[in-house]
Amino acid sequence: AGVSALLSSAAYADLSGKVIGFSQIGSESGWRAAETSVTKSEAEKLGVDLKFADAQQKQENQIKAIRGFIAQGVAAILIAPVVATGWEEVLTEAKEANIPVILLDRGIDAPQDLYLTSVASDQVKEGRVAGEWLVGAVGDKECKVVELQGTVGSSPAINRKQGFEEGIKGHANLSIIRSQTGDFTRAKGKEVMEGFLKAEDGGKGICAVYAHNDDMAVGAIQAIKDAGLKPGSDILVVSIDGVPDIFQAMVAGEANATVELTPNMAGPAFAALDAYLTDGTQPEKFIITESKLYTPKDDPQGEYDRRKGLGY
Ligand code: GZL
Repeated sequence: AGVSALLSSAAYADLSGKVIGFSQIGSESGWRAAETSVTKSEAEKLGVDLKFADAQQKQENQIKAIRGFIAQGVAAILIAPVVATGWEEVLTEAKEANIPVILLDRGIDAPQDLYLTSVASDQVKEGRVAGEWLVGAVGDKECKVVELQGTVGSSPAINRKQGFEEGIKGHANLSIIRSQTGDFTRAKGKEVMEGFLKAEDGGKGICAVYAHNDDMAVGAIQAIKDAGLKPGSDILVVSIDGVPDIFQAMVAGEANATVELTPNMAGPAFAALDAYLTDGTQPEKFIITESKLYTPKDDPQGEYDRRKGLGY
């Protein structure tokens, strides 16, 4: 019995007591806040001592935090990388210190041996699903679209733009007439949408707004209302994340579609890390989380209720 117990315990060494650093981007959106709270509760469940660093959306703050984790000799580092470039030097330092790195929710342009795995959604697919929904919604009617992009240089902004263009390709009645970053925030989304409305004769020429996240869409909804137009009907609203407030907007008839992004990237990350630290198991390099389209036909009130209290 002793030997098998020894073997089985070796196979299931857990993460309890391990010190793990988490370099989080910031709290720019409801989704980001939910990811932070879900990560903290997953860590607590596992007995992980999570060292949390909020970078206020600045890459230099993330790099500083990562260097701090390396100096501290943490067991592993989680990073949600604000932009896709500029990570090779600091990730090489982590590799040389033998500290495994796991990327959460955004990707980077760097050699794949610099991180253990990357847990994220298929962001191109998210954009494509949004584009395909709009194609279905407008039929062969002309539809001029304005686009609120995410943070410049971030993998979701690059991928969701590409995916949406793929989704509307071949439908000449749809065109993106203006596209600008709202940096994934409500305030900026509202401000940029105000500019689009002014530039387009008070919004008369705009058929839809595609926002790379729900927070910018919620900001845009306010701007559309301030301009005396009806979001959800005069101007269709399609976005990504699936935060409670977009479901609330659907209940009010002010939003038309969202592609859900799970805030639980940490669960798969901790599982991969546990297996790796226990017996060197190499995880898939890319762990892709599910994306799901929701429209007002999908019980938005129920979806709102299900998400309240998850830390959004
Ligand atoms: C996408 C994630 C994005 C969310 C935004 O995976 O990085 O960052 O869609 C957040 O809400 O700002």
